[in-house]
Amino acid sequence: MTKIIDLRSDTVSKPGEEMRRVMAEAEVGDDVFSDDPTVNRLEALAAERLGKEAAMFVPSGTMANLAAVLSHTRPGEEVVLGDRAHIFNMEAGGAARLGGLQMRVVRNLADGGLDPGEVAEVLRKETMHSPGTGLIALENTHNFKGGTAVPVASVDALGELARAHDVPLHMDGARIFNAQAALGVEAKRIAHACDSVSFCLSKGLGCPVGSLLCGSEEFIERARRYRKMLGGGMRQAGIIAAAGVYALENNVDRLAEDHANAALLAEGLGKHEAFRTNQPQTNIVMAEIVRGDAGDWMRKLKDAGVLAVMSGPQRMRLVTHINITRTDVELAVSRIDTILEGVAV
Ligand code: TLP
Repeated sequence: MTKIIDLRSDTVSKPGEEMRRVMAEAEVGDDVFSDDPTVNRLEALAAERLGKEAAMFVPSGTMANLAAVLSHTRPGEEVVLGDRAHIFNMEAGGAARLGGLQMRVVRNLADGGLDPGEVAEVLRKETMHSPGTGLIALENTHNFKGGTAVPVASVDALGELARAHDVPLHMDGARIFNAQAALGVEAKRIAHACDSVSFCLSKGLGCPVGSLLCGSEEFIERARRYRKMLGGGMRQAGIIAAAGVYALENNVDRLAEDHANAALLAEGLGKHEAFRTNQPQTNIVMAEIVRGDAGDWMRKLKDAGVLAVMSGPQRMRLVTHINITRTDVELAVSRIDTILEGVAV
């Protein structure tokens, strides 16, 4: 049987034996009463790793971002964020629907950051006529820009601007530990200028579920109420939090492996004229399809046991993760080579 190499996302990874063991053995309590010792441990560890006073465990990255956005703003305000931001494009418009917020997009730069000058131009105070800026949001690493690690200096510059205008700054750090590995800078330093930062356990860190939102104690207190409102108050959540503790202690340093595998994959794809790939800084390969039809390519890859997703009309996204070995990448590349030998594109 053909081995399926699933590169659709790092979210598809499955927990290994050791992670499942710590989950099965986790000490639990009712987290809505703040009684779950494993959740409390995970939250303390997350806050420490991100250099913030407190953290809150939530089911998903989407809920972490939404709870952050709701906690920072009032309905009718404006959120300034990148045109390729996950919050803007992929979170079902929750900030608009549930927060009554207006999204004001500025261009995402090639490195996933935002130009402080362009952000400064759109910041505004509430008047009789105009909404005021309630929040600025960044993303690091930047998913749709190809897993780019936004440089610390760029985050700091936006932090300075945000502070000068008395506007909070949130970082969607779903893959911040990939940024840590790519930049060689601790996650807490990367997020230093941000008032809040979210990160996911269920992506590169290999957990089945879960994300964290980190910030000041007072901010997290407010966010807990929004989590409850959104239906994210979980009970014996220590079962899943245990996976997070395990991942933060064991799966962070290995992320560089995923990055090396992504580089190998991009090189293998890029040698064909049919594709133009990014040079991945982290675990996301973007391949622009310059010859042939994208849907056709996806079908051929799937038939060969290589799964990817579309990320634009003529762009495929392939993501490496904890369940993908170097041998899997070599196998995927050789299958793609074989497809290309057989087709005139
Ligand atoms: N990203 C998913 C898809 O939604 C595209 C993926 O496969 O990459 N922020 C960023 C930067 C993300 O990439 C994602 C998920 C989220 C937030 C949302 O996380 P979840 O899926 O846990 O709600």
